[in-house]
Amino acid sequence: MSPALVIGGSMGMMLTMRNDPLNDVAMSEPEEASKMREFSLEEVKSSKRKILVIYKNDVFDITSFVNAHPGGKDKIMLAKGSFVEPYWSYYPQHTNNKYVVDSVLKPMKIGTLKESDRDSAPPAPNPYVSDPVRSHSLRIITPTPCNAETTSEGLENWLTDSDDFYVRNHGPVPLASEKDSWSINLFSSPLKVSEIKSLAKSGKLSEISVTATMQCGGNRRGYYRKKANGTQWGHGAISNARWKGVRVRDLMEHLDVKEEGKWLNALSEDGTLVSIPRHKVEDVNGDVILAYEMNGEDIPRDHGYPVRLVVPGYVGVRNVKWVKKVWFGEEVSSMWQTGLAYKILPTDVDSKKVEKVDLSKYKGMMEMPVTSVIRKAVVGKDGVLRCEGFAWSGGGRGIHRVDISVDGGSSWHCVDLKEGKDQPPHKAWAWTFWEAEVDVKDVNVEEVVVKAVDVAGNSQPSEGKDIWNVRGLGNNSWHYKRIDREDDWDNSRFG
Ligand SMILES: Nc1nc2c(c(=O)[nH]1)N[C@H]1C(S)=C(S)[C@@H](COP(=O)(O)O)O[C@H]1N2
Ligand SMILES: [Mo]
Repeated sequence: MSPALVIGGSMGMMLTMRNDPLNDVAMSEPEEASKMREFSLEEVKSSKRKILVIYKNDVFDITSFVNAHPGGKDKIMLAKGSFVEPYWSYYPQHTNNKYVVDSVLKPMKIGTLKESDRDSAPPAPNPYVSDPVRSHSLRIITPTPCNAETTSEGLENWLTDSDDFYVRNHGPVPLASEKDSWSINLFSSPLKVSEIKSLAKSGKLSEISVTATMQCGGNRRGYYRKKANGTQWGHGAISNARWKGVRVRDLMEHLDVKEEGKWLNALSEDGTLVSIPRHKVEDVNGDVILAYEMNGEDIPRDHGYPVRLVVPGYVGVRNVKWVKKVWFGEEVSSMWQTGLAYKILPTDVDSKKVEKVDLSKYKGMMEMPVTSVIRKAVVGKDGVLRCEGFAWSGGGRGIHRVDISVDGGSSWHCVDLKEGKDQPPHKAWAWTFWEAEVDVKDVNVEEVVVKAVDVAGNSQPSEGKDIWNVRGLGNNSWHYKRIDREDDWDNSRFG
């Protein structure tokens, strides 16, 4: 009999004993010592039918437990076939927890590790092990690093729920272990988040709230007909939240900052380094803040806990999360700015030609162009098309008008602007929602298309091909949506 079958046989018994592992483990007895056997590390690693892990050189079969793992199956599966210690170092609640070790783990023991394999160097843990568990309401495009977009349901709320807010990470989410002890090097002065908060709460600095829509430079990249490399976002890499914090310009005044330099640089714990122009920071109407609250609560880890830079009206990437250091410099800082990633190159520059391009000729993206999206389009039994969506423009430029067409752009209907329309026209950091009703009884329509005009008179190009760029940035071409029909099945026919 193969070793796998022996394990399978003995575990079959254990499985019937323990069909609700979380509740029953404490009651079931550990297997008798006589049934225990030795395993080689290789055997633990390559076990296919059973999920085995090692803790303190003992081997455990956790097959029946993974679905009941309070931290989620995904997390526990990271340790499959290896030592749990490196993973538990991220989650100290396991290591010194008698319940976890004695009541949960011990009953799953099936043997020990072969003498010669003991204490072999535990493999490096997956760096994403401590990433937060994401809400099911997000559409995960890549799990590690997490790129997840807001779905149509999430986009229905003018203020996006923090759980629904799109996530765009370039690496693992840093751990901020102790609340508020996070310290930032602000213009060479070390300042704790807790100190910034108490300065604000005591009135020494003014605490402000900014409702700002954030959009990734690559939002709608996936809609370019010609594929551009990068996360294939639909239209959900955009969300709107209420951020609370203190203006960076007020912190500068408080700290009596004398540093020169045209660019404000911000460096994150995860290595992200970006620059924004000094004038945006110094402008009292620029509303650049160090934020510590999102939608009335501590910022969730995915969105920058405990502190992030919020740069309203600027492309997503300039809103640095997990800020560690802020200072002024004469030149833009890193490849995040000087490199290709956030430069809109000419349409004829494809992935081959790009190697020969002098990137220094082009500026990095800051504000974003006006865009609009149809979230929902339904024709009712009454022959009326009801349509809704959002429009937004970078730089605080408010939305002047939104038009929809049911004939592919030959004629246009002006829609009603809703939430967001009363923002100051040149400080409209948040998006504007819109709704429309069009009588389509006499037309056979399948598709509706939208375009918006901002207060500067900018509008959207009809097609993506004219603005395509090798990084797939800034796709603000007209947005098309297929029309749904309300169920017109008439039950009375069977009456
Ligand atoms: N430190 C850090 N800041 C970051 C990022 C990151 O990966 N690390 N991603 C940037 C990008 S590209 C975007 S679009 C926004 C996304 O913010 P969100 O995840 O809160 O939606 O954060 C920006 N700030
Ligand atoms: Mo982004």
